[in-house]
Amino acid sequence: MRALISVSDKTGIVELGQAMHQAGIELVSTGGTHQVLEAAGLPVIGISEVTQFPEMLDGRVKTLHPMVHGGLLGRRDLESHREQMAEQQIKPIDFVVVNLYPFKETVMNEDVSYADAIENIDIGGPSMIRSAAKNHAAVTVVVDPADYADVINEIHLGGTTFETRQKLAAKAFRHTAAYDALIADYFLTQTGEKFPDQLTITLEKVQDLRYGENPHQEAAFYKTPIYRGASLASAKQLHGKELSYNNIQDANAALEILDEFREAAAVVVKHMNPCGVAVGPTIDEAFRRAHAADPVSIFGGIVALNREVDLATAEQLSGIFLEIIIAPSFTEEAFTLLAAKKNLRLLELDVKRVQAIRYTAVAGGMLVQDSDDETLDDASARVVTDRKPTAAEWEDLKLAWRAVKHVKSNAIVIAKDEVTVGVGAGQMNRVGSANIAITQAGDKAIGAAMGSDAFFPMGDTVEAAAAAGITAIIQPGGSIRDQESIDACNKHGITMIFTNVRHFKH
Ligand code: 93A
Repeated sequence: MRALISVSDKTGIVELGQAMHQAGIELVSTGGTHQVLEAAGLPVIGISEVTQFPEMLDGRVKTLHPMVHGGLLGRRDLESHREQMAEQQIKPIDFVVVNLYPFKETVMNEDVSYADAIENIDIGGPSMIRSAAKNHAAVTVVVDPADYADVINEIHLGGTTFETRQKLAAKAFRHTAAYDALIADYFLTQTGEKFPDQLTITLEKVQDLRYGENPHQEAAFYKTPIYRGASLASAKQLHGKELSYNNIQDANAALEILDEFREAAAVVVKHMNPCGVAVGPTIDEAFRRAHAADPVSIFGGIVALNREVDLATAEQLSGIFLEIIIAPSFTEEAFTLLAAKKNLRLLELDVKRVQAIRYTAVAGGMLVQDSDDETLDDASARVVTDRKPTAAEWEDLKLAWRAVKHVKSNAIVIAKDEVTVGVGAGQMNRVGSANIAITQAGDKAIGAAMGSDAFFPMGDTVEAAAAAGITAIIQPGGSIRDQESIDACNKHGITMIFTNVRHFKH
């Protein structure tokens, strides 16, 4: 029996080599791996001895040779194959232990050079893995050091089983497919193509989840390996139960809203919609406002903060039943106080993110789009009414606009004194969402600002706003009946801004 060992990550390789050697398996190896095995006192045949060809072109051609691939691909059950192999003096290779040039680690480095990335594309390794995996009837292919122990066990028992070889082959093809997909992804970043005719995405499992959106649905969490922005996949959980599927979705929604703000801000999310968004001079004040925005809906909610949680904030938070608190950090006292709650999940995550392409599953496929990064540009927004907003109204208009972008359409948000006081989400007509937001705001709607994610198709929403005491409105504009809404605003002394940008979120 023969094993070909060629690994970039040398973890555990000596132990595997020793076990193989003790079982009478001959070891064949490439440059660096050969050195490691030999230094451990193992007899190793150099690859050039097998190929009768030097490793050349700076290692680009080491194992790409019929002596290797013939030994891997030849069928042991066919006499004609055995004869041809014998004729060419090709010895069968029964084990391939390969892990690849670290392409991912190389391109994760922010100042990687193009030449370095290219040099880290492994060609010989995937070729051997694929040859071995195709011939798993006879050949055992091992691509992950985590599998060495099992393979050693089976070698001790007399050899690997077909079932093991088949599983390892499946893993091997996943491995090379993911490796190539990552290379293809990297090239897209170089060519600037966004929507190529074939999209390959590599996703790595973060964890299995206890269940999905409901207990009868199975689920797992995957991440894109080269994403550099803030993500639940990289959040550090300091305390509490494991995150659930719904927790991850909601926490992600909270992060995306929080990313709108650079000043101290607090966001409370329930079922993917914000029920309180506030800014403030300090984080404890921002949270006090976000909590007061809707003290009912916050129950069982998710809170995301963009400043360190101090004791004053923690004291407020600890009085409420919450699922998760996310913040860039917690002071020791704050952590001690909050960690007294057994089930409360505390996550450390800095929210500064890099915007990414968005994928939405549809039956049999996926929709892919840019993320909605459009921010309110004061210059392009324009006042369309007789009355201009006051400075205070402007602040509330901006807050309403930043929040409404993250509310399920049809979305209406009412903001007053740097906090949302009414949120109407997901209704099938706009005035329905407006009525929900207005009802929730109650007296606080008087003198408040209203934001709408899309234009008003008619004047009815302005009439409802006016009746509630709203004095400022921000919306994209663009309806053929805009004039109806403008006239209604002028009639009631409301100021209205058109942003020319729509923020549907379906
Ligand atoms: O440059 S390659 O694409 N050409 C090859 O022929 C080849 N054979 C093995 N890369 C090749 N390998 C890779 O070398 C393996 O996949 C492994 O990652 C690495 C091990 O090299 P060394 O044993 O010299 O450390």
